[in-house]
Formats: sequence, structure tokens, C-alpha cells
Amino acid sequence: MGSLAAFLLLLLLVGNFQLSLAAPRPRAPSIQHPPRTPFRLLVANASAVNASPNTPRVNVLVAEPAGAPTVSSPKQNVFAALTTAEAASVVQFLHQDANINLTATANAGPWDNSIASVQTVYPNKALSIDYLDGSGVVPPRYARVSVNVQATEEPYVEHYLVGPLPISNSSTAVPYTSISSQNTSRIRMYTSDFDATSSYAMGQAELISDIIQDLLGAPGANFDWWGTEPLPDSTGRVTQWLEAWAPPSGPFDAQTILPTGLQLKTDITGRDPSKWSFGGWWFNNLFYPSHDAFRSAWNSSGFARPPRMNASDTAWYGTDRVGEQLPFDTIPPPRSVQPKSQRFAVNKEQNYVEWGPFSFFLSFTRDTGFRLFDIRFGTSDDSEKKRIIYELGLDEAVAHYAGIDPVQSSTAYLDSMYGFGSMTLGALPDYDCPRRVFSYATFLDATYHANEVSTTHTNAICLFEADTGYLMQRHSSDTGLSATKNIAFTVRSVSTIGNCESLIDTFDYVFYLDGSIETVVRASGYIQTAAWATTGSESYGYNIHSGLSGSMHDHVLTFKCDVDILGTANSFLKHTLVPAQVTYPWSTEARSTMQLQKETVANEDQGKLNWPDNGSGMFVVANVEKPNAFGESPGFLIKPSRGGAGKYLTVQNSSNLKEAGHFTSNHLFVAQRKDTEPFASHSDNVNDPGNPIVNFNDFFNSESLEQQDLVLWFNLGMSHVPHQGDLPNTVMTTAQSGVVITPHNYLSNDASRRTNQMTRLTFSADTGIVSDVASFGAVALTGSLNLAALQPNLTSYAPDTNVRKFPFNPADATRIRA
Ligand SMILES: [Cu+2]
Repeated sequence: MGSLAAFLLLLLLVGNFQLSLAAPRPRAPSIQHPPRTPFRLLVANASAVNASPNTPRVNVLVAEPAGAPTVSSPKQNVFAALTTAEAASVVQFLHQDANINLTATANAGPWDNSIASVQTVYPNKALSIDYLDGSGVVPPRYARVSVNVQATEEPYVEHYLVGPLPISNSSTAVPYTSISSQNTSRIRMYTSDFDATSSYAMGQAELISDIIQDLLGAPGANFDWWGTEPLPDSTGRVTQWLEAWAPPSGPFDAQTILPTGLQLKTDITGRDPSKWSFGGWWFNNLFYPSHDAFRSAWNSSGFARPPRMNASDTAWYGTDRVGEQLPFDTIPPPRSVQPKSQRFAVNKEQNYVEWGPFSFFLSFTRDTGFRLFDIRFGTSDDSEKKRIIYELGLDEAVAHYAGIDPVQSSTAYLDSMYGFGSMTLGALPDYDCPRRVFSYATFLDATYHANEVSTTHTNAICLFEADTGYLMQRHSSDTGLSATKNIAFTVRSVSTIGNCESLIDTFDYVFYLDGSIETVVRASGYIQTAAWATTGSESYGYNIHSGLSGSMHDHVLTFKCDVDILGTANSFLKHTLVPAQVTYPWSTEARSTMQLQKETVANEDQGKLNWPDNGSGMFVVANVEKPNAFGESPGFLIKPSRGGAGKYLTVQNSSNLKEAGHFTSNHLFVAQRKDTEPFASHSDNVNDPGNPIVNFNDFFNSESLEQQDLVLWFNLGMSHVPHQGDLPNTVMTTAQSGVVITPHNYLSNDASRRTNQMTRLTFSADTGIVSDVASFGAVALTGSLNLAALQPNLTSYAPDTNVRKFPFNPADATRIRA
């Protein structure tokens, strides 16, 4: 789906948010019956939300805890999201430019130009570092703006760089080409005529309404028709495949597991509907190039009818509890509590966080959700707190399907188009995150700006400490025992990723006292399925229900990690355990053993890497010019931490992703870090994957990786061949993936030795009687807890808040103007 359609969809999502949180929505332009609420009602909806006394703006469940530590930010957050006032002023500035010829988004039709999104531009790294490290001034702030240019026969998305902010006489809006490896600021879009193409497809379905009634049990208008993006093929024609999906029953938004297997091809080249054409029907692994061909097959005696799933029977797809009760299961399960005050501090003005030996800033955008910046680690007794990661965040998520049918085979989602920020959901206390009672978790709101509306996700990010449930350290002998708790600090957000799949992903950045930082993604939700054909489906997944294929697919989520070890000049070490035959001076014959083979990745030609087979190797970002006391290079090691041995896309040179998916080819990439290469992907690449604005392959052009400013991109993900256990929803136990970065010859010892949360016992080897318990200064547990206060009242879960920014009201940029 292109930008406009995507944003209309987002508006619909926002407008309906109170009714259907996290509701899955078709990814591609859909034909909805009954039609969705017109998006222009958003303003009224938003006003109602703001005005309603029944809709609390502050979630009382997560009210600020008493006694939470505060901290002043050492520096201004130069990565901060645009404020609503900044975004509004940018919108107004562009509206004043007659050349851009904008229509207010709320009034824009398919032949109008309108603003799609306004986001912060992260400042140049050199300027940021000069400021953060003490010698420079605050870098100027800029916005990047996506504009849907549709008042033309060949619509496109244009990107502008606007600033400096605040808007002044020196501010300009220029095409934003500098981040494009293709030196372009625009990309074609083929979704401007969303309504007309939908009507056209419905018209074709009407022509075989008797067949649809017979095969699917209801007229075509009873189904939602959605499928692939309209995209140009190699001949230059623009085609789209749509499938009829059954409406789910009850409260369960389960449409992605209710495919009918009836698919329609249209040729919608150009903007003149009179020149569009019907391309064929697909049903039960057979293609019919004309209505007549389909009709004649349907009339024939041998016409095969595969089994159909039952969309009206919620028993197989409802998410409510079913079946016999488990033993003791009505009793409340264990909860985490914070016995005293929080042990971390958040400056909410600057989104600055300190926990243990770590500190960092948070930022948030529509396209990529929240990111961490200037992650510092260390304590003064060994190493001063120093920057170890300049930037860490998600760039793109791909879900690549395969199947015998055209829709599944043509589907590869690039989810930044939907926006990880726009699809972020408020965390559900006591479920997504621990509650704030007893000073436990802290929740942060997050705001993004799209379609001239600023939307605030309430409680979008939660920060909390938790006992990992296993020790950091333990050693015992016959006279003593030492043990250290493993307390970790988590920054978590929740997003819907993949509108069609409607998976809910949680993104965690987990900090450990030993200096490790783990990035973890977990997924749950309704899968996207395919109809099970009489023959052929067995090669693309499992038959998981009557008439239903689990539709195999890969998830690959691409994260950027800009590591800086003792400065920006670093090298990438590849230390591999290799089998060896060695004859030693003391051995009489060659011995079969192993050795450590030490290599440095010299340049970007070698920068596309996969995790070492069998875990027999180490990838380390190190500063080889600053050896430690023993001559080793201080660094941080990176490796998979959970979910298997890493993930890249099984499909190579995808026919769907074309030039827009090269970041999926390997587990890990190392390149020279550049301000002109801020993201591996681009949220508008999906409009025309053959001609992307950002082509990741262009980042790899033989440049040196030795003592340079290096950036890593690593992939998390999973192969997903859904089985019956994915019904009704995929479970997070196995649908998770993680990568950890951890100190490697960086400190002189294990950093976790600094925690007070440890003990050492001394006891008699003979009697076992404990003679001494060392507690190392940890405060003892005292007092009591009001457990009833832990009981959540989830009715005060707070929905998004929407603020329209245009027409602009200079007197109050934060308010909706009637
Ligand atoms: Cu999946």
C-alpha cells in the first residue's frame, strides 16, 4: 500500500481506536463492506475524545509513584521527537509555499497534494558529539516531511528537509536527497486512486455474483477484498491481486485467518478507470483468465470445491479461555513488586534515563518508533562512564510470504511504511509491563505527527527493573557460597507489526549489570493464512484447520546499532575457533585440537556477515588503537542471545522486495557510519521496490572498516511455519528473537561485582553450620505490601490522543481548532 492509503488507514485506526485496540487491518487497499468510517470524521472523533469526561487523559492505573527518583539531564536531548508545536509550524510553513500547492490533509482527495508525515531529523553525529561531550553548541533542529503529490497523472511521494527550527526567515524547505543512496527525494506511488480501484474490483466481482454466492456462501459484497499492493510489473503495467476475506464473528478481529481462496486480478495502469481491465480469477490452484473461463469451469462436472473454513464459528478462533480449568489456576500468580523506591531515574522533559552503570536518551518517530541514543556505560572505579552506543533502534521489519496463490506469493511487507511509531500501542499495565504501584514501572507517552494530526500514545514506553529469575553469579565450595542476583532493566514498547498479519510485537532493550545490552523482539497475534487448495498447498505450510493453510513466512527485523568504543574509530574483529592439528614440543605426535584464528574485517566488501556456525566464533567491535594493560583491544562482542542462531530471509533476491530488501540477506552487516545513511530502509520504498529511495546495497562500496566510525545492522526474526498451535494466536514463548552486545576485554573485570545485591555465606565443612552471612550493604526488606493495590482496573486503559495541527492556530498549537 502506498503512503496515502496507508495514512488513511492509520486515520481510520486512530478514529476507531477506542473500539478496537490493535485491530488488524488489511495491509493493501481494501474494499470494505460496509464502508469504513470516513476518515474526515477524525476531527470530530478526536474532539469527542478530548471533551469526554469519561475518557481520562491520565491513566490512573499508572499514576506517578510517590518518591520516584528524579535526575537532571546532563545535556539537552538533541535527538528528541518533534513537539506538536514544531510539527504544526512545519505544516504551516509548507502550506505557505505555493509551489508545493498543498491541500489540508483532512480535505484532500485523490487529485490533491497533502502532507503525510512530519518527523525529526537526527542531527549530524559530529555536531551531536561536540555538544554532548562538552565543546559544541546545540545542533540545529530539522524536520523531514513526506508529501503525497497527487495533482498529477503520475503521483509520487516527495520528501522535504525543513528547518532550521523553530521556523524563521532563515528556514527553508528543500528536497531531501541527502539520505538517498539514489540521490532522489521522491518515489512513485500507485495507490492514489484507492476508492476508484476498489470500486472497479467490486464491479468485476459483481459480474460473477452467482458463482461467488455458490462457492463462498454469500455475495461478494459480504467479503472484504484485499491483497497485494498495486505495483508495476516488468512490462510497465500496474496490477493488483485481491482476495475475498470473510468477516469474523463476535469481538475477534480474526479476518487474516479467514481467507476464501478466491482471488481477483486487476490491471489498474494509469489514472483513467476507463482504461483499467480485468486480469483473471484464481481459485483452488487454477487460474482463469476470463470471467467466461471461470464460469465454464464452475459449470463443469469436475469442478473441485476445497473445504471451507467456518467464519461464523468463533470456537476455533476466539481468544477467550476455553476448556477445563487448570489446577489452582484461579489463584493469583506471582507478581513482581518494588519493595522500596525505584532504583532508576527518568527525566521526562528530556527523555533521559539513568539505571545502574547506564544512561541514555530516548527518541520517537512515526517511521521507526522509539530509539536509544548516547548509551553510556561505566563507573568511576574502573572506567569513567563512556559512550558505547551512539544509536540503537529498529529500521525495518519484513514479513515475506510464499504460497501457491498470487496474494501470498506476492506478499512481502515492509512495515516501516505503516510506521512502528504510528502503530505503537499503549502498554497494558500488569500484562505488557509491570504496574507502577509500589514505584515499580515508569511509563512514557510518545507522540508522532502524520496527516497533519499529532497523535499521542499514552503509556507507549515502559521502563522497569526485574529479577531475571536466574543468578548473575554463583560459586560454592564445602566451606562457603557466593551468589549475586541478576537484576535487569528493560525499556519496552508494543506495536502492531504487519497490518495483515496483525502480529503484536514487543520490543525490549534489556540492560544488564555486567554491561550487556540485549535487543529482543517477541510476536503474538493472528497469523495471516491462505486457503488450502486441493493440491499444491502442502509445499507452503501445514493444513491447520478446515480449508486453511498456515502460510509459511519469514520475519526479519533489522536494527541499527552504532557502536563507539573509546571514540568513534573502531575495527571489527572476527575471532574464530578452528579445528587444528598441532605438534607441540612436549607431544610426541600431532594432536587434534583447536585454535583461535584472529582476523579483522578489512572493508565493506567483507561487511555482510552471518553468525559463526556452531557458535564457534566471536564478532567484536573494538578499538585496536587503545589496547588495555595486557595488550588486548577493548571492545563489545555481538551475538544472538535467543530464538536460535539468527535469521536472514530464506528467500534470496526476492521477486517482491526487488532492490528494497537487501538488508535481509545476512545476519549482520558492518559498514562505515555516515550521516547520509541513517536508515537501512525507507518507509516509502514499498511504493516502488524496484526503484527505492534507499538501496541498502549502495552502503557497501569497499570502504575501509579499520579504525573507522562503524555501524552495525543486525537482523532478528524467525521462520514462521504456523501449525495448529498458532490458532487462535501465535504464542511468544517461541516467537522471539534476540541479539546481545556485551563487554569484551573492555573492563578489567566483571562489572556486576559492583552491585550490592549479593551475598556470601561461610559455613563449616563438617557440620554445615553457617557462621557468617555477608550482605554487602543491601537494605533489608521491611514493612508490608498492600497486595490489593496491585489489582489492575483495566477500564482506565488510555487510548491515543489526537490533535489536528492544520489549520494552524498560532495561539495554541496544541489544541484542535474547530
Ligand atoms: Cu509470523
